[in-house]
Amino acid sequence: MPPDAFTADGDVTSTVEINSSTANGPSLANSDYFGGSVANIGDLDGDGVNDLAVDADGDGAGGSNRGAVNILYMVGISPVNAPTSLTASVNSDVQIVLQWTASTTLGTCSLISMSVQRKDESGMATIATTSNTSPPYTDTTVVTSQTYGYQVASVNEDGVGSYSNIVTATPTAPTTTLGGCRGVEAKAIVIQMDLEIIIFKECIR
Ligand SMILES: [Ca+2]
Repeated sequence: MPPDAFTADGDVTSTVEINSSTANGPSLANSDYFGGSVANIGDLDGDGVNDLAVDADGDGAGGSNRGAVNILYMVGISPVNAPTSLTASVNSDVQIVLQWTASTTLGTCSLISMSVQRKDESGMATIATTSNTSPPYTDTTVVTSQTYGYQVASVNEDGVGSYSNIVTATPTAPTTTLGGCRGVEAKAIVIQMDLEIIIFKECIR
């Protein structure tokens, strides 16, 4: 349990299961009953983080069901730093694409997800917590001509880290062009109609 796992009001802020797959974790077999009892043994290795003694009374590594006490040197968790160089570009009148440079310091933890916040007339609010931690992130819930502000943060086991710089973008309506192919088609129709009128006149003479 990380040393800051409990907030001042007693709520648990995060939990981490220790098992055979945990980095440097215990080697366990069925019926080892790891965690039957846990003791805080203080900071045994002097790194500033309290360590644990955890029993596994069915552990058979030293002989059938002889049991074992595991000394777990715990590591502290620390906040992830902010992503940088956030940019927002308008992809269409209904899409804004965010790009950023990933956080460089994950602490002793791993990158779990990204928190994306958007500011509109109602203020800044989280619009997504995405497990895809690599850019880009595309916001498809925007409205044309509305200006939006964005910031993103990395999330690790410690929670949401610091937010990036804030950027803004405004989706705009697509430009309608009448001078392109449509204009050419229209001209062709007019010419064809004129020719038909001339031919008709020739016939009635
Ligand atoms: Ca320690």
